[in-house]
Amino acid sequence: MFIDSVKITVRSGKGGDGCQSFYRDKYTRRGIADGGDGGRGADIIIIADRHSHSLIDFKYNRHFFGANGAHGSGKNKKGRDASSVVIRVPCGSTVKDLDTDCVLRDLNEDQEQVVVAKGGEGGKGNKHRREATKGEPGEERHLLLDLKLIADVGVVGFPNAGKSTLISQISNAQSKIAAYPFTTKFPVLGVVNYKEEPAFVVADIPGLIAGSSQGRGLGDRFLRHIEKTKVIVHLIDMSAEGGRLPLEDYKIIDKELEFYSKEIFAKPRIIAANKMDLEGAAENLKKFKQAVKKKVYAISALKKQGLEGLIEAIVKRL
Ligand SMILES: Nc1nc2c(ncn2[C@@H]2O[C@H](COP(=O)(O)OP(=O)(O)OP(=O)(O)O)[C@@H](O)[C@H]2O)c(=O)[nH]1
Ligand SMILES: [Mg+2]
Repeated sequence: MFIDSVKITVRSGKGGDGCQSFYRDKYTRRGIADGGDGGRGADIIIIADRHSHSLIDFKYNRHFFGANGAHGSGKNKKGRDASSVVIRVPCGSTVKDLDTDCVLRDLNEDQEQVVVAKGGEGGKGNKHRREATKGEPGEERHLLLDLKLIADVGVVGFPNAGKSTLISQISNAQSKIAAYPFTTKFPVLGVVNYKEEPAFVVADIPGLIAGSSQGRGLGDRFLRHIEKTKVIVHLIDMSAEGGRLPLEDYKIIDKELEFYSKEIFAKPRIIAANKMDLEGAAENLKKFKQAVKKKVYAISALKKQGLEGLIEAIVKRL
């Protein structure tokens, strides 16, 4: 299961109370004030972690409460500060306050962090020669965690176009492949090497169809995961295996991207014609090229043909 949006509740710890205490012995007629300060309550901190890839951990665990600071005690002893509660989220997560509707932080870089609830300060003990005070309360916040995966390249196309096949051939990603539509049900990331060095991260997303931007099929729910990419590869089944026309496919996906967001539509796009190993593909490609008048990379993801040229074109664009 892939989860990219969750609501959580966080509450920081309360500060410990300051202590009211007087030391007295047979030589001291008036007691000496020696009440220690209270400890700080726990902060709640959200940290981006590159080892985390989904918000799935929050499916059952949505409440994060910090411990209270310990109370101060006599003999000038300070109460212990409570340790912070650390919540790890994938890079690309946005933290939003649901009560004020304000975005607290976009956590894009590994280890970037934000304190979402500050622990209460401890109260003062009476050792400061005034009445001991209570610790401050913690704060409670209702937050929305919203994940947009961070990839350099997104691959879009109709179901069955061969997106997952392509990504499994060129990267370390293991995306499910099968001859039926909507095999891929959630986004998968993979790292692609170029000249034996890791060069870019590619995202496989579920197939798009006419009306995806209005919610048909798996809808546009996953398109947000290519919002942060720099280049989009549009993969087309040139064999027309499923009975659709490549040119139609191209135009439909183009429209869906435009409907979904101007930003995605404006990204540099590379067109790749897949399944060139099948009969009729070469002829279809000829007609297709004449119609769109753009550079088209002819490949066969299955037979590993033309993949190097495509990778090189992507690297150049990046
Ligand atoms: N002949 C041939 N078959 C291919 C090629 N690429 C993919 N296929 C086949 O096409 C079918 C669909 O491939 P997938 O990679 O699952 O397609 P997809 O675009 O990820 O599909 P969804 O996840 O449903 O959107 C599978 O049966 C693949 O084996 C190719 O280059 N040549
Ligand atoms: Mg797929």
